[in-house]
Amino acid sequence: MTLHRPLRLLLLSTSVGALGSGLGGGVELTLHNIAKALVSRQHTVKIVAPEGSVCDAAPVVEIEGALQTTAQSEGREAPISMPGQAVLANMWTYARQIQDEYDLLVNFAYDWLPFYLTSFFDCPIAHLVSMGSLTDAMDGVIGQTIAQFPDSIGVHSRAQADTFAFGAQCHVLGNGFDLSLYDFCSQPERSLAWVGRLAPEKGLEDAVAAAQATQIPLKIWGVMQDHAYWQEIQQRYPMAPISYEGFLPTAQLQKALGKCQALIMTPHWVEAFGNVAIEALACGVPVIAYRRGGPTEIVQHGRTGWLVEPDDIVGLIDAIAHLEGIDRHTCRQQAEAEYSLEAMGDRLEQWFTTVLAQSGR
Ligand code: HBI
Repeated sequence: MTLHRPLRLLLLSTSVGALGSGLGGGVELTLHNIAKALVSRQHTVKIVAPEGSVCDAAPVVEIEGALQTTAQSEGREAPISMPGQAVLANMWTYARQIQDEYDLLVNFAYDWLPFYLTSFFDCPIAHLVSMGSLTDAMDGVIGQTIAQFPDSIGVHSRAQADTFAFGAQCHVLGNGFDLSLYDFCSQPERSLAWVGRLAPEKGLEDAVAAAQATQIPLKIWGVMQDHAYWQEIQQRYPMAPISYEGFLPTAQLQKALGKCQALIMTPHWVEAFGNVAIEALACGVPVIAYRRGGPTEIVQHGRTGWLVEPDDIVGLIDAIAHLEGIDRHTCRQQAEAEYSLEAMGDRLEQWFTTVLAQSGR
C-alpha cells in the first residue's frame, strides 16, 4: 500500500541520549530504520534529536539541553519530572516553531511532554510508544491522547499494547530493518549470544546461569548501562564462560552475532518488541526467548527458535540442547517476510493515513 502523496515528516527522537550513543536503546535503531524506510518511499524526513546525535538516514537538527532520566528506572508512582533546561522541552519548542512546514510530526520519546502537547499543536502528531506500561503518569497522558486522537498511538507488539488499558486502540507496527546490512551465516561457532543494555530489566543473569550450566561460551554485546549489575553477575557466576564484547555498531555486531548458535533473550520486563531478535534471525541465528512480551510474537516456536516459560533457566538449557532442530535458513526467511524496511514502510503508511484522515488533512 502506498500513500497518494509524499509527506513532509518531522521525527522527534528519544530524550535520554544522543542518537548513536546507545543510551536510547532500541529506539535509536528504530528511528534510524523508520527514517530509511520513509526516505526510500519518497517522503521528506527531518530528525530532531539531542546534540551529538548522528544519523545517516536523514538530516538531523541537534538540540541542546539536559537529558531525561530513563523512565524504566523510576517507580510506577513516579511524578512527572524534567531537568532544568530540558532538551525535551527545547525539542518541542523547535517543533512548535516549524510545524507549519510539515504534514505530520512523529514522536519517539517515552515522556509526558510530547503527549500532553498534542492538542496544543496544529500539525497532527503520531506517537510511537517504545515500551510497555511503566508509570501511572505516562499511562494517564497516553490514555488522554488516544481518547482525543484515537489513531495517534503506535506500538511494536500486541503484548506491549496489552500492558495498557487502552491497548486495543493502539496500532501494532512490529519493526523494520535494512536486511541488506545483515549477512546470513550457515555454519555457527560453539557460542551463544546475548544482546541488550546491561541493566536489571534485561535479565542477563539468567543467560549467564545457562552458560555456566552448559559451559557453552556466552558472548555479551550492548551498552554497559549498569556497572554494579555486571559486577554482581560475574561474582555470582564465577565459572560461567562469559565475555563482554562491548557496544558495537550494526555492521560489526551482525558479523559477530551471525557466528553464534543462538541468541538468548531473558527479559524480566515486558520487552516491547526485541529488535535484537530480528537482527539475529536476519543472520540465520535462532532465538531462544522467554514467553514474555514482544519476542513471543516474533519467535516461531520450533521453526525459528524456542519459547521458554519466563524465568525458567532449566527451560533455557533444554532449548539450547535442541538447537539442531532449527533450520537457520528459515530464520532468515522469516526476517525477510515480516521485518524488512518495505514491510515496515507499508505498516507506517497505513498508520499515517489513518492519523491524517482523522485530522482532516
Ligand atoms: N526513558 N524518560 C525516557 N524517555 C525515553 O524516550 C526512553 C526512556 N527509557 C528507554 C527508552 N526511551 C528506550 O531505550 C526504549 O524506548 C527502547
